[in-house]
Amino acid sequence: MMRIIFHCDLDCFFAAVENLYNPQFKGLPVIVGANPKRGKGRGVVSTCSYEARAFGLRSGMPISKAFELCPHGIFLRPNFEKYSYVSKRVMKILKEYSDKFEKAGLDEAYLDVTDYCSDMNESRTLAKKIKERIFKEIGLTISIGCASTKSLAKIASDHKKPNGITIVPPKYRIQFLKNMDITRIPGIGRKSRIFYAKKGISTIGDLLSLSFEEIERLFGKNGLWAWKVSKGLDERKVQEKEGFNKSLSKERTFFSDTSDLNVLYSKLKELNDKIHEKLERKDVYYRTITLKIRFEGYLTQTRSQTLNFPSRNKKESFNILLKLLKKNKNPLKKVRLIGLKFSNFSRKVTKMQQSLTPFLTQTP
Ligand code: TTP
Ligand code: MG
Repeated sequence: MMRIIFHCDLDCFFAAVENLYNPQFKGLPVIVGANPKRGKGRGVVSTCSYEARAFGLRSGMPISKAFELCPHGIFLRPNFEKYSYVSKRVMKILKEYSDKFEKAGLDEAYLDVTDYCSDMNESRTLAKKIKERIFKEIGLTISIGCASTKSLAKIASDHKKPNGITIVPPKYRIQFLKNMDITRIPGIGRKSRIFYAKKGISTIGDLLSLSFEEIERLFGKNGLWAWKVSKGLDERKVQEKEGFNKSLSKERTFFSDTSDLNVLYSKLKELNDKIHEKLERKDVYYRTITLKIRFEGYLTQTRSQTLNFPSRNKKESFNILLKLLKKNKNPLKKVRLIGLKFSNFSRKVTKMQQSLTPFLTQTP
């Protein structure tokens, strides 16, 4: 089945955060990075506002060069505490739009929204909604790319920066990619470009004109990756990483839509048991239990309950899942997919805390 994946990337992130805290800088060239010391400074530009980019400034450029091109710019040292605070608030909003979420950096994340949009047209409406919320609640603009794989979504989010939405339905993939420089492919940098250029390959279209065998012979592993990306064959899943997992989830699509409660219960039990085996292997405890139901048609709902204390008790979680299922089942609609997710992890739990888990709180 075709997947619908978003890559969301904030615009000139560090500089945009500086503007949030210093509205008087808005509309001016703001450069975050090393101290320019009136052109004698060492170090580089971390990022800069789009006004500064108009003077030719870029991330990674020597700060002395940036000063030469834009001496009247506002030069600031980075303040990571601020950036990570704002990043967390943005990520919290993004997470609300899919249970399949992956933070890929301070200012970027992937969302698999396959279960929340019936097609790529609907995904535009969703992308707009997300952008509006982030602008309203945080005050930042974000660019969103939407495609059937993570790498294509990433290329797409970069396509109409700043503040853009770019949707690449599979049938427009080649048209979208063919004239792009191959360095647009994540993992192909400037050094690779020289290597590819020597063999007559400079655009993604050039790459796509070669056969799989030719690519392997000329460019090895790196080439095969680039080819897979360009063909829309990157199969990497959207899933949370970072240290130990932030959540564990499982879901099943039924062969045919069902409203048979026994089928739903037994599938729920099976998935719940499987996840608990894994939680035990990983030795983690959760506080939040989420049930996901997708009905016939495309409506998908997720409902969560958060416990007061970390837990890893499959009977208790099964009961909670049943309760959530009963509450949210629509008697008029058959169920297409059922899923569960455990999150809000911690490593250890004391005996006393374990026995207190019946005290529950409900989250919307
Ligand atoms: P990016 O998303 O690559 O860049 P950006 O958000 O500044 O600009 P764009 O609108 O093109 O997305 O990186 C996110 C942040 O990471 C960026 O604000 C600063 C930091 N960064 C560096 O410190 N050094 C670098 O070379 C790059 C590329 C980014
Ligand atoms: Mg960015």
